[in-house]
Amino acid sequence: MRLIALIDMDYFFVACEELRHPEIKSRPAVVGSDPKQGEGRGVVMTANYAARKFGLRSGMPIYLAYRIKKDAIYLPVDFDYYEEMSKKVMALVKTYADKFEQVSIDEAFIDISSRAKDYDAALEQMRKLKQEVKDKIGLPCSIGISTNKLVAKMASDDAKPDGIKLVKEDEAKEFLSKKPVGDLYGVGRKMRKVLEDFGYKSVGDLAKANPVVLVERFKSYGAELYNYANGRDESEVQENWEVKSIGRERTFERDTSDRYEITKAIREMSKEVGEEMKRQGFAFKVVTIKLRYSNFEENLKSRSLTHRSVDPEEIAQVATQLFDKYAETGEELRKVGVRVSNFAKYKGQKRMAEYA
Ligand code: TTP
Ligand code: MG
Repeated sequence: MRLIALIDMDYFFVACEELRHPEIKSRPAVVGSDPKQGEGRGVVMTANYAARKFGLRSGMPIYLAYRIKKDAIYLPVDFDYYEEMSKKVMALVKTYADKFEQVSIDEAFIDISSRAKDYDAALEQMRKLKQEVKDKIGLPCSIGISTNKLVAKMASDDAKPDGIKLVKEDEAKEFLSKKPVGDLYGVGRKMRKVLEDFGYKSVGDLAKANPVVLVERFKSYGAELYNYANGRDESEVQENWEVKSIGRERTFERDTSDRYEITKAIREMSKEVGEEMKRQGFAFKVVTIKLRYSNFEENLKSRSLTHRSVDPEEIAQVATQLFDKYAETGEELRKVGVRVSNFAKYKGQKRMAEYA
């Protein structure tokens, strides 16, 4: 039997801040852009549970958070510190794994099939891991355990905060069926709406759908949805202990179409990315820029080099070329981002955490 666990840190960025500022514990706290007395741009990266009680959430515009809860503690983002904590956590998690796959700064799948002979053993090992993360690093996490990645991931969502949940193979379908369709792994906000409009409100509705109809409507994604809804996921935990990408992004004080201002931001970010890349001993092949316009439309443009490069100058060069080639003249930008990666094709969920 395969046994897979997903470890996801609880309210990660703020939890890291609580660790070095214990006085904010139990008070509503947020990590994100500067709220500037309600005039700030940008978003909440994450909020602790005390803040979530008031409705503050990841991705919420920071000014809105500020309007809801002025007296919450607003902290700036310190990626280097969160990355350092992440490394510590992941190093520990790895010691419990046959196979280890980090999927974001605070989340990893591990395959524990050969170490845990049954469900009880898996539970016991994961309890130990969780305790060790708390004792040695001081951070809370939640762990989902099941026989595949999909169900392990959904179980960990259920276990939050600070919990462990095991879903056995023969419980998976029932476990998933009651969840709203938007909770299914791989279903984003837009897709949720589309599925709901088709009458698939719960994961169970989708599981009972005719797969032929789903494939007609959604092509190969339809087949994937159908399998997921039925708790089926054959994908393996992929050992990939390397940095996938490094990026930065910046929201302008005021939307701008000024080429000088924009390329200046691109150059600055390229420099930061280059430094980070050097620190991590990482070479890139692909440069991506992200352009977000005033109307919130977003555009990602990439160029792949023919070689792997470690030259920070080259990042700025390629990023600026991409901007000149693809930015629509005169269109005002709200935000711009630069990212390097060593994958010609980057597969996986895009998250701000990997981009920010
Ligand atoms: P998540 O694991 O999604 O969120 P979380 O750890 O803050 O909260 P939870 O207890 O629900 O797991 O993301 C991990 C970190 O990544 C989070 O602390 C902040 C960052 N992040 C972003 O930068 N942008 C985002 O949109 C999200 C969701 C998270
Ligand atoms: Mg998390």
